[in-house]
Amino acid sequence: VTSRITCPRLAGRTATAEEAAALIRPGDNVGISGFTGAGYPKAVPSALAARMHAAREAGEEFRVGLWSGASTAPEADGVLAEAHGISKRLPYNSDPTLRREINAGEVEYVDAHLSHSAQHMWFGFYGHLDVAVVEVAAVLPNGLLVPSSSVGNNKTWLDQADKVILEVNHWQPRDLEGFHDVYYGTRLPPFRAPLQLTHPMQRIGDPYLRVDPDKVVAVVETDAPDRNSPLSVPGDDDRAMAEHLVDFLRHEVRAGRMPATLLPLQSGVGNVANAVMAGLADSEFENLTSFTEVIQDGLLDLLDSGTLTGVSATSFGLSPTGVQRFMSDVGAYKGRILLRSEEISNHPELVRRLGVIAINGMIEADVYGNVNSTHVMGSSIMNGIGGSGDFARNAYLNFFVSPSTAKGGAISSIVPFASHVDHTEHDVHVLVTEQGLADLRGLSPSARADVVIERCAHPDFRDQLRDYVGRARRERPTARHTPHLLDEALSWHQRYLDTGSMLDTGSMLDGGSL
Ligand code: 0RQ
Repeated sequence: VTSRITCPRLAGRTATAEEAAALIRPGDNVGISGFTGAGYPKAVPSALAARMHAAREAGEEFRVGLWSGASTAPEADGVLAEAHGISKRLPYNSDPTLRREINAGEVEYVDAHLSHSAQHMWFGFYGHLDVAVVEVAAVLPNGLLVPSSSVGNNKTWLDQADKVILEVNHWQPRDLEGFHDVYYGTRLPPFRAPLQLTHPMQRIGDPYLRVDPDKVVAVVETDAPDRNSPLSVPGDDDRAMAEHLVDFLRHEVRAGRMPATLLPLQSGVGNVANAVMAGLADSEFENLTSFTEVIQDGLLDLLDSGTLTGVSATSFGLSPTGVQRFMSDVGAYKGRILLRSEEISNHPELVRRLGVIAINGMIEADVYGNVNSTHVMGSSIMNGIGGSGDFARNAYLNFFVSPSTAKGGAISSIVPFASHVDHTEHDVHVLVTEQGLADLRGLSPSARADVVIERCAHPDFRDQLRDYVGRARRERPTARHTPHLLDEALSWHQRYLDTGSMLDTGSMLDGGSL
């Protein structure tokens, strides 16, 4: 019995990663732990990938359906994608190899709202789960599991899978015990009850994950770090977007639409989110709370400075320096960080009740306020919708942020018509680019177009956008609610594909006459 596996029964099931991977069969559906590069299994996926490579060399097919919490890491999604071993993947991915295979049509990808993925499993929408491979920080004498650096969909995978493989990772702080709140009151409709949570830091569950010991077929010990991607330094555009956004929050407080302590903050992953957190750290705001998915370095800064009183999430997503900071003083964060299952961290009922302020990145928005978070040129998946829909749709106030151009200025992030829509014009409140901020609340589509073009579009593309909307208004006088020229609506994307730029250099623009 090692120090991390103090349950004699489960200590008796210790195995190597190879022995554990041998229990996974071709065609199985496998539910793995992991969310934003935290808490994913570190050893079994590589051992499974080795079997897949061997099968391929022998001319045999060995692929599995792979379900996770969200993105994982090269040692999980990466190795399995390299082995061409994934037939279907859900609900979120950011691995570049797997992205290539999805966009090549080799892997079926089910891009689900993260809060939906667990319940869709219980509803039977995804089929049967054969094996769960879940990383934990420790196994207690009574068989309860101390969760790792993410909770994600682990509760559901452990509950629903026929067989369970545990990875006990010695790298994870043993002191993670007490950081989690796993809700076990879930019922299926029509027997659901209200979630009794009215404050971001309220506990409604248990600190431990449960597993039926009879289902545990292997316990593998590991000692390997999470992905912990380094953060790049926020650039001028990131800081400009953060400033627009923080200023707007001040404006909302002054207008009496929000308390001085704001409302619980949710922010997506990436540089802008971190820059916004840095902007808040430098601001007069205090006693803030956060009800979000991922804890990035920016949130640790706010906790350290005392600006933030607590954060509820489902996962860490720290840089190497962020991890060091957390690891060097784990106890100081206990009680101020709660990790929940993603069905709860992202729950529409809770997001709506708490009045969350949602801040998420986007690929593009159209002049009427439809937002594309997932598809480049309407067809190639980037990552997935993640939690952006869970939060944005139900938020008190939502922001979608992006630089106004991409690919060195060749692409405008503000387009006539979004080439894929994840968040409809009905759901979107505020758009932010480095150019400025468009407050779309209470505006008709046509009024929104003027604000989006003038406040958010890059100056290089403004005349082109004015030209499009102006002609649409004049040429379709009986269709002016949301004026479009259907044969041109996606022509900017086509022009980019044909010429490498959305800039229209060939025609005389009818600029300025909106
Ligand atoms: O590609 O790296 O190849 O150059 O998209 O863009 O500007 O670095 O921004 O990292 O914040 O990502 C929407 C993808 C933005 C992200 C998205 C290209 C750009 C670059 C990344 P390169 P940036 P970000 C909680 C919330 C959905 C999930 C979500 C995302 C790459 O925010 O995945 O919100 N969101 N989850 O060049 C072509 C455009 C483009 C474009 C950007 N208009 N056309 N390419 N790019 N705009 C977290 C979770 O749910 C886990």
